[in-house]
Amino acid sequence: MSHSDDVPGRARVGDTDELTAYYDRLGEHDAGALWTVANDIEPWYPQPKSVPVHWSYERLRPLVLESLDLVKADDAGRRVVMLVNPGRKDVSAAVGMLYTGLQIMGPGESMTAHRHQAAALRFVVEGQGAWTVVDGQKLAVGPGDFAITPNWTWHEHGNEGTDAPVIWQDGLDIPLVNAHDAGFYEVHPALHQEPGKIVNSSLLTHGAGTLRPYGFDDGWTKPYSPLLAYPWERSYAALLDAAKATEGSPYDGVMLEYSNPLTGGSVMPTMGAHLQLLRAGEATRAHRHTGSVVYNVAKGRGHSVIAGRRFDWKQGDIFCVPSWAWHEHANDDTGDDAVLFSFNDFPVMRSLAFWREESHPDNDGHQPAA
Ligand code: GTQ
Repeated sequence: MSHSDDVPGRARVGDTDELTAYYDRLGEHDAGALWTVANDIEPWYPQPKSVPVHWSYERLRPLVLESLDLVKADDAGRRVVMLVNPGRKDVSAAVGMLYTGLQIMGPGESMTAHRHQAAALRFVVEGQGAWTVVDGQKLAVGPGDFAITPNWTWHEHGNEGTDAPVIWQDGLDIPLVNAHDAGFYEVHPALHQEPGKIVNSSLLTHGAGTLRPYGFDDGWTKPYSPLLAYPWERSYAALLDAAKATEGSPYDGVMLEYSNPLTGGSVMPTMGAHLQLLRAGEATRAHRHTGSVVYNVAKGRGHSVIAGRRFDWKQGDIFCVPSWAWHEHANDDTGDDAVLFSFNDFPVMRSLAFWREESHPDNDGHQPAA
């Protein structure tokens, strides 16, 4: 297929004084000529404004810690250093329609409850003692744990640790919600929820994965997972088990999706999340797909080649893959595995029938050397 626009079937009208005057007159009526923009608004293939970005945790962490003394958590609403894609500053997106940030809570801190149309998820990076109350349920989370705050659920966070701050990564679909002019926000009328007494009750009820509640708690009709927290230990153990039995995917290594245990589907309607293991020394092949991904290096060190650029990463680092960008990952440690956490907008791509995927055709499945 030709990607030149100067072909039959593509708009190829040159400017003349007569046409320019005509466009001006259309503009006066809040109208325009499609052929002046057709090739831009209907590209041959996706043209993301987002670029691949790597955020070094080592370099960002001191700045995140600095915010502890600069603003009170509750004055800020949430004390978060957001990660902004240079091509998406206008919508505060990390990549595509996804927002991400590093939230820090000092020992003993807590914040008020609110809810919003945007759905949120958390991946804990460091610190003991973090909790969040989601629709009246208290979740206790530690490093490597993944938790969800589905849209319009009340939530408030805190750190009941005594000596060290907690830093977790937030992922939200804020840009998506705003692109659809669908944003709502409410502060809890009592400022705080009254949590039930059982901590992590969704994990106790729904955390067995293949064993489902029978005859109780089975009237769940909400469009998101009844399981709100996914602890690191179980998730990592599941990866190690799967790695004993399968080679995994040529593009992603051994990758598991955090799923709604009642449906097997994504945890929320707008965002999905994965945990993937790259064996010692493993390098994947390149592929590309619609949909954007934000990664957090949960364990190990390695590099990814994204749209032809090489990014070296280690634990705590965050990086993103824009839609339709070629990407491949490598574990550069030959003695230990590497684990990547990631979240994405694949559920949106799939439910709107936008999903496309292809493998790299050249160089044995790799991008040209970066
Ligand atoms: O935890 O409620 O990073 O509402 C951005 C917006 C976190 C939250 C963010 C939010 C939150």
